[in-house]
Amino acid sequence: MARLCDATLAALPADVARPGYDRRRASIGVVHLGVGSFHRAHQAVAFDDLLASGDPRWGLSGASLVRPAMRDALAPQDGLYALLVRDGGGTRPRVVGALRELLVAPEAPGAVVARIAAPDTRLVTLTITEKGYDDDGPGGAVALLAAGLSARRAAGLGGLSLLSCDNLSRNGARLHARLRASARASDPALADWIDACVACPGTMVDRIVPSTTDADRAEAAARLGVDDAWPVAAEPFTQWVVERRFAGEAPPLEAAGAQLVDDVAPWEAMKLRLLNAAHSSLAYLGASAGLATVDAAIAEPRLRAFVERLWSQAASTLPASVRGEAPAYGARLLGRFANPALRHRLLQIAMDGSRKLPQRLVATLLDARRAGLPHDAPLLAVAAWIRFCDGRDEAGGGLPLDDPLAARLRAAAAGDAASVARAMLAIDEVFGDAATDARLADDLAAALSTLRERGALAAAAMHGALSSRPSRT
Ligand code: CS2
Repeated sequence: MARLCDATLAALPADVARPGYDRRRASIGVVHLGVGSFHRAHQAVAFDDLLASGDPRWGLSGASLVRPAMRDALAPQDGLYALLVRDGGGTRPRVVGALRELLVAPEAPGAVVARIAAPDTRLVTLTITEKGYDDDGPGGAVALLAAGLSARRAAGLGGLSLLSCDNLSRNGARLHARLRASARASDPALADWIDACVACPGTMVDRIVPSTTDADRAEAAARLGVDDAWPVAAEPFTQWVVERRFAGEAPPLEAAGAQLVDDVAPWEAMKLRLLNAAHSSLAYLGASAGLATVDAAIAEPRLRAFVERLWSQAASTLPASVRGEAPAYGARLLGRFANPALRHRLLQIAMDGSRKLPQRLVATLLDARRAGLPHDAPLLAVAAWIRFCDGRDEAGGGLPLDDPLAARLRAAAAGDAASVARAMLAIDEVFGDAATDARLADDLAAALSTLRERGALAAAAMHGALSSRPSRT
């Protein structure tokens, strides 16, 4: 079968949406660091829409920071790939044309730096995962950005807007702080220039994008009539909220479907504490109980009731400006989670828990405890993660612990509930200053014992019976 590429684009079946613009005229205005499935189903689609609206400045250069696999898959396809938008009504294929160039930082860091420093570059977007912000060593995103910005400064070019699109609270501020610290260490004048010329608006990004499977590849080939080495499947819903503070001219992101706001923090808190918190809870409780996907987990009545309780407890910790929206947000999420066509694997979500838990569940748990509000649901969800770290499901099968702290977590997760709770709470990266909450170790140990004795589904169903004792320590 022929391969998807510019030359085969015109012959695609009529029901496959495709770039309605001349790709050769699209210049590269955006550099993306971390070109994975989420980016290709989210920001790249927004820039594809912008290109289709007749503004040719928004082509993408996509850089991989670790492996060459994406370049190897998409370079022979001229950067084209199929987005398979799925729900109960079927699959709607769309070929996305915004990716004009694919780079591989470990092979040619200079090419990435040069692209950041190119005069036409207006924006850098990043999806480097939660753990990407820990790494400011050579070849990491922060080092590439610092080198690119230094070259821009030397060439007398303007600064840039850098958009972190990872699920972290204060993602823009975090990126800015890392970048500044790295520049300060090597070139204090560059750090000052970054303060003056570089903007890191916070963003909230949302679209559920399961990792690509061979079944997705087969479906893309069947629908397109050509092979696509790396299509991407996603739900119909997509949302991008961006703070309105850019370096220089604001990019027309509203025309690309984004919402521009003064402060993204309430949006970010709502998404992390409702959507992502429920995802992680379903992942750890569901995987222990032997379930495989989000739709299977949310169809289990005890888990669904648990998630609704989690949402109501988390909603009380949200900023007042969005608290009232939580019920409608949750109702919509139930529909998104139930999407029968996505087959979003719980083990995909379970990865990197030590980097995801703080902003998804630990923050809610600690805020609720400090305020004396009910919090048995986030408590049980954190205990479910701890249980997951011991590497066995309830039937004795193995569960993979894919986490930068895997060795420490596995060691801390073994033993009686009280000592496991204490050892886990001592992991600063996850729990921060929670050790000052004297009763938390006891409450976590109790929740962990319930999980071990009764199993995840029964524990989830024990409404409030675990510990929702207010604690003001
Ligand atoms: C998920 C997210 O894998 C995970 O941790 O919770 O990727 C989630 O699907 C997205 O944030 C949805 O926008």
